[in-house]
Amino acid sequence: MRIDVVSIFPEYLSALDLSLIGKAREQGLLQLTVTDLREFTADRHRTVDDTPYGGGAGMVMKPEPWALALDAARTRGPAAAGAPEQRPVLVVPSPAGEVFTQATARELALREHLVFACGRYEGIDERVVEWSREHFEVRPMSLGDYVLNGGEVAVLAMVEAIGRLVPGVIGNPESLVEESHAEGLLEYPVYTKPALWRDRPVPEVLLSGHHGRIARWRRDRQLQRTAARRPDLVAALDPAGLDRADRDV
Ligand code: 6GU
Repeated sequence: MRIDVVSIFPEYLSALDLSLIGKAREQGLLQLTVTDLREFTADRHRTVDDTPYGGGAGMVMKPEPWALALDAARTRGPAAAGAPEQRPVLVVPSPAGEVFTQATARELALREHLVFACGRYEGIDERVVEWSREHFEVRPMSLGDYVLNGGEVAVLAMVEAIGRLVPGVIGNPESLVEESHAEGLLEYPVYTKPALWRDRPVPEVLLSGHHGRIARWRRDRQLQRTAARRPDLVAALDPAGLDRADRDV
């Protein structure tokens, strides 16, 4: 998979050199390029923003540098190299986007080229988004209902969520099966040694060695925890995926 990120703060993305994603890049499972939007300006001040038409507070990102930066990112990908089966995806982080979920991460992990356009200020001139639809599948994406100062932190989160789903990136793919949101439920609580810590024992069933009882206990904790913390997820569950014991929880 190839990922391009365009930002006026490329250093913000240096965390992607570390940990799991950094290792995946070293192994060639992921090719990631971060470019500075200001490389695509032509004036002495490297201007990327201007005042909004119609008035109002803040500044808006100018279209010209974005068009050049997105053309450069696009031509780095496989579609531009004469294999246009799949258009690249342009992810535009914005509190006005669609909510990014585990389902979105799974979907984007199957694509061969993702381009992330980090806006700052009040956002990017809307014509950039419209023009981009000629070359990209455009996906305005939000992390949730709160406002960040720019797309960079959101891109760190999204690239990590997507990158870990790329085959080979996580050593033991079984760890993806039981984590939160894998089946629309939150994960069960976990414990390690010592078996007794500050007068608190580990739930006895986990020491029993009885795999069936452990699986049932974990499933019950998942259902209870999801009902308490995320009733919206319980409401969205497919009843066909619940067994009889689930309904008794
Ligand atoms: Cl993706 N961007 C910004 N600027 N703010 C956000 C967001 C994204 N998601 C939630 N808040």
